[in-house]
Amino acid sequence: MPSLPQRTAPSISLTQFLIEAQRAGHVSPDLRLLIEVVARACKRISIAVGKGALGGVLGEAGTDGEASMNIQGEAQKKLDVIANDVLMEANAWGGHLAGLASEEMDHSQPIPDVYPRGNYLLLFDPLDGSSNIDVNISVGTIFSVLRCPDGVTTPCDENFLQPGTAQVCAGYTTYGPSTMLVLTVGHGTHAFTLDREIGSFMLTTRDMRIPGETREFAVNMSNQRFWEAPMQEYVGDLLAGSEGPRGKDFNMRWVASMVADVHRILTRGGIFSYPLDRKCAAKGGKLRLMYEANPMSLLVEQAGGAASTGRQRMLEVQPTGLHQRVPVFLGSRREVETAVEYHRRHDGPEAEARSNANANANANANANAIGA
Ligand code: FDP
Repeated sequence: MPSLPQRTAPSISLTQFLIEAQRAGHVSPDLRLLIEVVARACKRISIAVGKGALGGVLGEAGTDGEASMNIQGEAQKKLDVIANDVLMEANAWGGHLAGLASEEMDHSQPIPDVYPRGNYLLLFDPLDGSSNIDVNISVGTIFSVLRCPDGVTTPCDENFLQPGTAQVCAGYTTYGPSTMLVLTVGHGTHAFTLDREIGSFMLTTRDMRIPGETREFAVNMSNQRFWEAPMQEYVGDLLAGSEGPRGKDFNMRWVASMVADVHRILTRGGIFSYPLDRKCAAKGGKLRLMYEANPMSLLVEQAGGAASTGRQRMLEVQPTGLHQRVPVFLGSRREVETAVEYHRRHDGPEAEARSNANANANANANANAIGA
């Protein structure tokens, strides 16, 4: 007897997914529309990135041989500026936001008076991993959404200084061989792939899960001699492999594009680390808390992983500045806990007691501090 044709699961677009999330009470109508606007802007950035040299978008921004610099003192690429403009323009008039903050801008900006203002704050790194742009390696956009505090109609930088647990949505888009959007609204982490023919993001992985154990780590090894003692010891033991205390061999991967490295970890596990080192210690670390560490940490936790500064759960860091930097350890839960353990042992019994108390408090706290 001929077998019946296999029924494949119906494809779900981002729009359908968000409407279902709204019906389930996971997102408000305004948050749903805000995510749609961000996704549309990311499609435009994807087109600009994809044109590469043909679009005249490679290389550094600036005129007359003068490189243009961002607030971080880094030379801006043309695509950094384009991506920032696309996100700013797309989000200014939608009516869902009270204000925006970008890694590329000195200060946050309230939505101009000519447009209606909503209740959310959007933070983004328009093009992360931009040192990879000119060599055709994956880059990405990272974003985070917070609620505008009650009673604030014209938000300023201070209103954005909320811990990562306050995020109502976080996500990134990776512009690689395919363009993907990875999103959480506090109910799992889900991946969508851009169907370039129909121009829609389609759900390709519901509920990504990071394996708890791993044999893969991501770190810029060239910084080894600048690291703190616990990091030296931790990575030393990873490198010792099956002959060392860890008793197993580890592999290393480092794309140097956080979005690409985190995407690999969400897909197959691993630990990503940009630790404190002597070069970045004065600034607090290399990666930015509000635009990189917090959104990635929420995505990773929602996929069953863990994220830490090495000494504190990332999402509980109380921000003190919009462009604040932090050390980062995130990925497979048990591996992140092991890296934290090296720091705890090094910092001594008092720090260990403090950290145990925090861990107990965290375990009792509601792990899901998010809502529509
Ligand atoms: P980039 O400076 O190219 O934007 O956010 C900064 C970042 O890239 C991350 O995406 C990446 O993980 C890291 O810096 C790369 O740092 P190294 O150059 O030290 O490898």
